[in-house]
Amino acid sequence: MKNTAIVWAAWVCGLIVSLPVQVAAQRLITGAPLSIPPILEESGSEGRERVFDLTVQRGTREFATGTQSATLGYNGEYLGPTIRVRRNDNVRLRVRNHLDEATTVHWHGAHLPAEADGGPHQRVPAGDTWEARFRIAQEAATLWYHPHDMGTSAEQVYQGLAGFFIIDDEHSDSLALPDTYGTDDIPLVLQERRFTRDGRLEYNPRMPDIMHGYFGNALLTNGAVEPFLEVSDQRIRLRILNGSNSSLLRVFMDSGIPMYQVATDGGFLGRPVEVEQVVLSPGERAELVLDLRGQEGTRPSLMAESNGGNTYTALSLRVAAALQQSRELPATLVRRETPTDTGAVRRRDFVLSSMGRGGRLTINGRTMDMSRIDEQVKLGTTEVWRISSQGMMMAMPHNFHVHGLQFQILRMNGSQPPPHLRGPKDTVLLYPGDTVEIVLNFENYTGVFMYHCHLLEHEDEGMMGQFEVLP
Ligand SMILES: [Cu+2]
Repeated sequence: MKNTAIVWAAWVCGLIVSLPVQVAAQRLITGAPLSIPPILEESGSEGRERVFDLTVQRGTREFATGTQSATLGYNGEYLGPTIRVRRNDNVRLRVRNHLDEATTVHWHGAHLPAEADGGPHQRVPAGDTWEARFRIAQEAATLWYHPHDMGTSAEQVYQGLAGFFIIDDEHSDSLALPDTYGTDDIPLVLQERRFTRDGRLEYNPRMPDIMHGYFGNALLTNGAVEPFLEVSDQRIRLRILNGSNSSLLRVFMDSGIPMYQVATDGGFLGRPVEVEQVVLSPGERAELVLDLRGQEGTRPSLMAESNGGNTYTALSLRVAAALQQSRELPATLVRRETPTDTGAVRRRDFVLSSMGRGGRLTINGRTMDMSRIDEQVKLGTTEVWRISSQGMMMAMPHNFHVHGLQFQILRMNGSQPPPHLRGPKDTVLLYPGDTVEIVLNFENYTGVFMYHCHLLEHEDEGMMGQFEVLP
């Protein structure tokens, strides 16, 4: 595996010279208390189903004093509540679309029936209601939800449509990890965004933005710039989602606070892995535990550097003068087998390319066609998919997201993945020239699911395909 720091530095430097200088977003409101998304209250239970209601709505938000930005939100003006459920719950998620355009709600990372997935086949027209009903059939994890209609996902997410979807189970209950939501267990959605000179949220992508990334001049953390959080526990857990459209984010602490990654996209790592930084591509999550012992009375910051070249304070911590004792981090988090390819019935290749005709963004030379099934797999089998990123002439990162399941990384450029990537994943980053092999188990559900680049401008340009799980 390439040295992440070197690859990252090359990327950032390469891009800075090619980008227009961004207008500094000086008038944005900073320094408010961190907003914690509320846990969505159940609307009730019908039989053995837990019912939740989401309304997709328009709103406005004052990111800069005196300037209103048009936004979108779930049950509010920007972002959405946290849906929190337990393994084996039966859920009914009712979505009302109060927009004047179609949308969908995709439960990113969830293992579920195809008709509940919320991809482009489950379109919710303006004014309509849609229901997703499924059983939570996977381990504890930090998932999220967002729009996924054809061609409009990027703009709708950009304007604010995103929320956390957290799953708990008996095993996660038993682990000695910080778990008081909003106190020592903090959801953080980081979104690089572009603001106009007068502080209005702007989405106006031109061709270079679509190809290289819609970089910004500010970072929103749970919807605000440079918020702060008062902490009074020795250990805090951060559930970090890169909710940017296309920016990669390198996340780190500005001081030498020990940081341990405990989970990837879809569940725990086998053991905590000490990390100095995590690089998250759009859609990826990482759960980190910070050890604040010795930091009493200080104000360390969580930082995020975008591959567009800007470095932001994502969150200022105000550490109490005396800290409450936290439990020791467990040495083992979960029993996690090393993935192998011995049980795989088939291998497939997926080539991500930005070199095709007219610089099109393609997978295996094709752009998305809703009426075409690109791959057919058999229910109950295991496959190895080899994803590679070509296009050194127009070098740009991509990632690869698979719907309906969690996979494991078998190899990255021929080697075992680094320890912090050995948990369940639904989205994996590829730098130009990279090859990543993943192991997928197609269990429980038949039907049509998507795979795509989760850089949203690439996805909207059609860098997506469909696989059908056949009985
Ligand atoms: Cu891409």
